[in-house]
Amino acid sequence: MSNPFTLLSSSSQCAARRGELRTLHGTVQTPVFMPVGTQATVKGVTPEQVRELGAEIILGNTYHLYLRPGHELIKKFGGLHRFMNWSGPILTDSGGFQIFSLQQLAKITEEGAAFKSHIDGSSLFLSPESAVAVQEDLGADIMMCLDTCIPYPADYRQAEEATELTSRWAARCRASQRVDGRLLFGIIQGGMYHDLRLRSLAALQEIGFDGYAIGGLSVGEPEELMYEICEATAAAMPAARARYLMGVGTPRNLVEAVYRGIDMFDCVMPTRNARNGMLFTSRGRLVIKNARYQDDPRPPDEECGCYTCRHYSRAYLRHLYQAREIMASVLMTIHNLSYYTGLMAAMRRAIEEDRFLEFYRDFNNATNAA
Ligand code: PRF
Ligand code: ZN
Repeated sequence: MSNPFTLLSSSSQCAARRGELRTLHGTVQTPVFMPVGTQATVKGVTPEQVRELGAEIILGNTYHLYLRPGHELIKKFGGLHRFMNWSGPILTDSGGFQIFSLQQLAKITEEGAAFKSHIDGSSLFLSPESAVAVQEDLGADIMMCLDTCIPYPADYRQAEEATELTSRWAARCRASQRVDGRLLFGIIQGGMYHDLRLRSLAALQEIGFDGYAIGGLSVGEPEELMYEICEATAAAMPAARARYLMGVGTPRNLVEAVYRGIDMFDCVMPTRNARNGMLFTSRGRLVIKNARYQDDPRPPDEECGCYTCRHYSRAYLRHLYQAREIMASVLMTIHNLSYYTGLMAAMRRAIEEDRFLEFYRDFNNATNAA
């Protein structure tokens, strides 16, 4: 199996890395942020806009697309790329995290996860094999193994059982792969226990995957604990393979995780928070409904060159938001995604020029000042 990841350079100051990940639909520059397109759409923006905003790869969700409209239908339409008109790489999550999030509706056994549809209550089943088959039908460039995400807090025995099950499921996922050229990533679990994290990683490496993800973080634990587990786990992960921290996070989380050697991220935060009127800026967060912006002629972020910041004032965006206009969501999504892709591009440059530590200090100073 050839390695789709190339390490281009590494920081001499910390664990940050600059790399490149090759997929069937193109090459991705890392560290990278993947906007979330759960329902075969990145909410509020067209695929052309997503691309123009600087995103190279997006994430889709097996769970949601399996429920609606169904992977057979998407396959019939030529796969997710053609169905949604996105020609770049797509990573699909396996459904493991959604089953965890909707736990009251799920029953997990050795065989897989039985759950009830959150849409119509019908009974469904996802096994490691069917999770891969669904992702193959969707036409994903990067597929994720079916895993069991451990809640926080969890006692050691509970974490150990879930971690071992995740390892057995990972072997079944690998064995069930049918289509060539697609990448399959293993997901490290282990809760907040260092030894379980290392055991999980070792089991996945024994099987052998195209890349490795850290799951089970950002599930309610203190941020410092997330950084500690992320740091120790990343340090043990193979340097030659892409490292993906799932479902993370805030701009600060991304900077802290890149510092610790992570290459890939996804999170609903830039898109979801945009729809809730929260903007990420070079000076920290801005809540647009705040009365102080009623008469504010400045763009959301004076250092941003995105479409929204070039044309619109805080006062206008606040008005659209208060009036519940669709354009409020669209314009704020454009800004937030620009901010995230811009932050990743700035980190890539800083690593290339081997000044990531300065970048890290400047980032903390600028975003703490607000
Ligand atoms: N597993 C999967 N997807 C995920 C997670 C996980 O643990 C997380 C945890 N932050 C986000 N998305 N399959
Ligand atoms: Zn902007």
